[in-house]
Amino acid sequence: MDPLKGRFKEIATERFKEVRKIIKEDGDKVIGEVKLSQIYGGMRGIKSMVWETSNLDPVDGIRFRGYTIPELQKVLPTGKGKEPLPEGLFWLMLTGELPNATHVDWLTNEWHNRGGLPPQTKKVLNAMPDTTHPMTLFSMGITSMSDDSVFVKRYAEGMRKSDYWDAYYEDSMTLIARLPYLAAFIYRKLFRKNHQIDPDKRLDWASNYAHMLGFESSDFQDLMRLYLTIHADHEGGNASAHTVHLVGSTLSNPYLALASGMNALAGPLHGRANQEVIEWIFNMVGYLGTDTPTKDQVKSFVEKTIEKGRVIPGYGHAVLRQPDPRFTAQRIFAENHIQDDNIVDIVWKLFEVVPDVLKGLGKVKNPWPNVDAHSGAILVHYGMKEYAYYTVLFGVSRALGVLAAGVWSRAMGMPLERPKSLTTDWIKENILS
Ligand code: HAX
Repeated sequence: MDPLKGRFKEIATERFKEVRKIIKEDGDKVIGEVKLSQIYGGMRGIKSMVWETSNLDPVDGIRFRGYTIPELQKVLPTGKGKEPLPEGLFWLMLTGELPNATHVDWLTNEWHNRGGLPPQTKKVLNAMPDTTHPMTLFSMGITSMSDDSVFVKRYAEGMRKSDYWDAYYEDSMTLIARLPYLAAFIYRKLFRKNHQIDPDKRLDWASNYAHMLGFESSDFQDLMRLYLTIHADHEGGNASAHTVHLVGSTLSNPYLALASGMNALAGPLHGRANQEVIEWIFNMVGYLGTDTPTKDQVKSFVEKTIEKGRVIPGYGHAVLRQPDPRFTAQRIFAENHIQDDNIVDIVWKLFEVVPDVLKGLGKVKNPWPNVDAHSGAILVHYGMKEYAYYTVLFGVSRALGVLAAGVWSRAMGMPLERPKSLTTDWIKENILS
């Protein structure tokens, strides 16, 4: 058994016993109340599932197994760069333990061994027109690989429920290994005349992805390490994670579960916000006729957007109530690596202007920037100007968290997810009368 799987098995076996005991002895304890406004309001704040890999605090932001992003930047192995290797975060999310350099080297190597794309995936993608949105291709590409699923094969052979996690782990590892290949293939097909680049197996997972995209600078490699780390997980309730969790609970295989989650990530209120932000900034530049607007000009454009009944992309959050630490991490990266970039400066001007405008509306619960407010400007700086692609980068990263959580769900024997829905008539008769 490989070292990561072996360690996971030891930890998960103990946790399984602990969880069974909790359910048996304390299963009737009440964890909260649910208000009608919550069930009409997107289920905000309802405590409804267990997600071991990360937890989101409204003020402190995301903690991966207890570690904030600045802490992760200090404690995770960095390989040849300055930012944490996503391999290390995956190990941490799966085991709850910090990996050492040998662990992440093993994982890099393992993902190289499992990487590549099956022929049917290339055929499916090449059959699609180049006008197809990259997220559509990403979802299709993941789905097209699902017949390789070890989980499906072993399930058909009569696998025991206690072994589900093992097959789920195998698929998750292969899928994560293949995602940079898939994502880079899509980028090169749509935006580089389908001139594909061979992998460089001397590189870590993130920098090999950068290389296959066609970006070779060490700064861009570090950006990818940071980017693929900070987007990896945001507890279980966000739309993409929850979708993967729900679909996985039907024992649909990890490929199909992940593709479903990517379809959720593709929405403008969620992952596509990174595309929307940069499009909106360039609309602003076009409308104002300058890429060095004053704060007053920026404010007037923000107000105009709201007057049109649109949201300000990259601002607001369903849980967070402070600037997103993922925004701050990207801001610090830009401060350290990028000088005199007018688009990056606009992102920072927006940070000075937008919160007060949103506070003035009196209804926005979180007027602060989220993860998507900054990423586009940095990518444009490094020459990745194909905005429609940005959510794919997010998706490659998000796979790490949702698949690690999926392995945990199977190891804990989580049942089919099936909450109760109500009709308004039922509510009137039973709650309001
Ligand atoms: N601009 C303008 N209005 C906003 C707003 C924003 N950025 N954020 C929230 N509001 C509005 C809502 O539309 C809502 O208005 P109505 O009552 O008229 O419908 C009101 O303020 C209350 O909303 P809320 O409770 O503060 O926010 P929600 O939990 O309902 O929604 C969203 C959270 C992220 C969807 C929301 O803030 C938004 O639409 N933001 C812009 C899109 C965006 O950046 N999405 C990415 C979020 C992070 C993420 O998931 N990345 O993947």
